[in-house]
Amino acid sequence: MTDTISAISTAIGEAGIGIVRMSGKDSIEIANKIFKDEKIEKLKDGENRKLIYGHIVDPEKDEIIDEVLIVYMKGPYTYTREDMVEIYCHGGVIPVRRILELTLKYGARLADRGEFTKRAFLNGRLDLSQAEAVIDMINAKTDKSYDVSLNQLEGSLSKEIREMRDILLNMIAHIEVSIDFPDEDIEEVTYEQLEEDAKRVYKKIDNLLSTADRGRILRDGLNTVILGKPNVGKSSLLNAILRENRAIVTDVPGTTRDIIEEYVNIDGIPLKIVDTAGIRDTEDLVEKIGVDRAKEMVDKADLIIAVFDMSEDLSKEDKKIIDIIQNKKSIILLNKTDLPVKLNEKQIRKILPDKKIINTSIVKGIGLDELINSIKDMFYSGEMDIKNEVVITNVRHKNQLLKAKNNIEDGLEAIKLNMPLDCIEVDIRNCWKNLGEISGDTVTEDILDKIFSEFCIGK
Ligand SMILES: Nc1nc2c(ncn2[C@@H]2O[C@H](COP(=O)(O)OP(=O)(O)OP(=O)(O)O)[C@@H](O)[C@H]2O)c(=O)[nH]1
Ligand SMILES: [Mg+2]
Repeated sequence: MTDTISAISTAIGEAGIGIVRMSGKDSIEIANKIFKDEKIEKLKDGENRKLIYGHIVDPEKDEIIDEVLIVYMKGPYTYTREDMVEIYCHGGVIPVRRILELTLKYGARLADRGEFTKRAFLNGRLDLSQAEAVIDMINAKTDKSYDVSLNQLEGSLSKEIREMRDILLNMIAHIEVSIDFPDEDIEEVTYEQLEEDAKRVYKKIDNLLSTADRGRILRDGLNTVILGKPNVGKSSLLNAILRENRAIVTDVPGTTRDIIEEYVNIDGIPLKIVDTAGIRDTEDLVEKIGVDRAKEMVDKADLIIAVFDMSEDLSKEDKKIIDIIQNKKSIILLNKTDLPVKLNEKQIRKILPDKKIINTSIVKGIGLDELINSIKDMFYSGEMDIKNEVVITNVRHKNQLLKAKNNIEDGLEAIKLNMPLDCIEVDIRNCWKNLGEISGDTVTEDILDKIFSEFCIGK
């Protein structure tokens, strides 16, 4: 962390401006080697946080590279808490790249992915859950998932974790005093008190975990799989939801042969919608693979939209689909209601009494609103007030919470059995440690590397 890093921090492409930024103690010195301004000439310590107009020049050739604005920000009041310089040049691939190359030539090192944020974390400006929120904000696909990340960046999750760890640490302290000074006149820790504290932590962990499913959906989208026999209108449904001709639609059964995945945001609901090959027994090798893939998708689905064709009798393929969806969260579409009806609707309602069933004509746009509303009702009964709620969106956090939950359960068990205090302490300490990995208080280097490698360069 002693060297100075540099990276292009804006997206590479055609744009109004591009930003190259540096962090580290040599930032100002490197900038001064390549920045020229008619009046001021050099960035100075005193010019902290002042935007200066001038040119980036290649000192060797005395050649102007670009007309820029430059700012020097003195640590520790910066993103990384180190000295930083940002150069605002023209957007586009060439100017940012040339300026980056100059900073590297004059002493900076190319930053790794997420290295600015990693430094912010290591220098104590953010905790780990906040650093992770930064990447989630950048990747957010909907307003809601953005709000959750912003909340996390502001420290909502950190606060919850800190509160739990304080309780646990307090328990550990009491236990240790009781073990170390059994004869002294110190109030000994009681099993009742330990149980009460452990239950408080357990409840908090459980509350957080209960948000994880919804959190994952907010972050990755509701994994929605469209299933049905060939030619019922699955791809037509995908296109209707996306409002574009994404999938090929023909009246030939077996048109779709591979999985088609798209993201769409419907009234704030992030949907990852998957069109599949029609389920049937087939000799066609390619189609067969498609059918197998469709079946695989079912296991991962949060919701299945099963489509049936009203203009045909119930076939053996339809029955297979009914079997597949019996125990899955699903919505039934009885499609092609614009054609003469052959399918016995009562029969379907009888076999699938608990499922939501909607009559649709996808070509005529009938029933789509009802479908969307049903999806909304299923997952967002009422409006979610995300802003004031801590939601677990990150799988890593979920896994740490699950471990911590196990620890505290073991602890509670040990307390109930009146086990020796040092046995109980082990569970409490593990719980404290596992929660600490969420905030980054007890995290190892390889976990850090893994987390920050998911970032983009320049962040
Ligand atoms: N009359 C009528 N035709 C429809 C309706 N929905 C879809 N179709 C037609 O049914 C045919 C098949 O539609 P697709 O969307 O390709 O069906 P699919 O389920 O994706 O078919 P595969 O990919 O072969 O499994 C096309 O000719 C569509 O125009 C509907 O509501 N009414
Ligand atoms: Mg299709």
